[in-house]
Amino acid sequence: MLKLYDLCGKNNLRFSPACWNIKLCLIFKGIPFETVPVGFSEKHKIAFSNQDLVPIITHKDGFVCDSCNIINWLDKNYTDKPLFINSANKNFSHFLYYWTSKQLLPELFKIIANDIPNILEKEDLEYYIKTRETRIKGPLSQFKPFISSTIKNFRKLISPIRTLIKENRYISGNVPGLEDFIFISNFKWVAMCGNCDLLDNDDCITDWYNNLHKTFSLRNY
Ligand SMILES: N[C@@H](CCC(=O)N[C@@H](CS)C(=O)NCC(=O)O)C(=O)O
Repeated sequence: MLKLYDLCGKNNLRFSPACWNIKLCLIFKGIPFETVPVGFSEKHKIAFSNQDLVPIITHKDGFVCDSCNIINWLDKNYTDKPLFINSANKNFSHFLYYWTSKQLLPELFKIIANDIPNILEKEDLEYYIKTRETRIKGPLSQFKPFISSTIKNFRKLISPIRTLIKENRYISGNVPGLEDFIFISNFKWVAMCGNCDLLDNDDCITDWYNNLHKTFSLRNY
């Protein structure tokens, strides 16, 4: 069976947005998989991959790391229910992936940076604080005064997606697909780590999120 190496916090909490994206792809394609929990400080568990990030998939012939490589590999090896339907959807999902990783996740980080310690312990907590404070060249607390304005800006930033969901029900069109799986990973990250109201209750993105959750029976694995 495929194994997904998945970032893990306290109480077996799975919070990696990139791993959530891959989990959605696996569930959508109906591929059986199990997850291997990896704490921030447990790099020895993924040393076989010669790099230090998840997601990683292991299969009978080896392993694949990095979300984009994994998605390509899944479509090539499991041809039922393709994630890439045509070149337009391939291009748009690439755009969403880069927008998410380069712009949306860094904004969301400012919102939940100070909540993430609550879901970590011991060496994982030390690792998180050390690596992230080095990355942002200062204390995590610098984001605290701006949390509500960052949430407001984030809601504006994702307006184009709101329009697509209003028009089509899903980002991929009238049925859920890869574009939805990429975008929902943002919200899974905040839902698992944070305790803020990222979206208004009457936002159509809230309905979209709840709907996908139900459709794919998402749980904490
Ligand atoms: N480009 C990579 C990004 C992977 C990535 O940043 N993974 C994070 C979790 S979402 C990670 O493994 N972090 C561990 C660390 O910071 O040590 C992908 O999409 O697969």
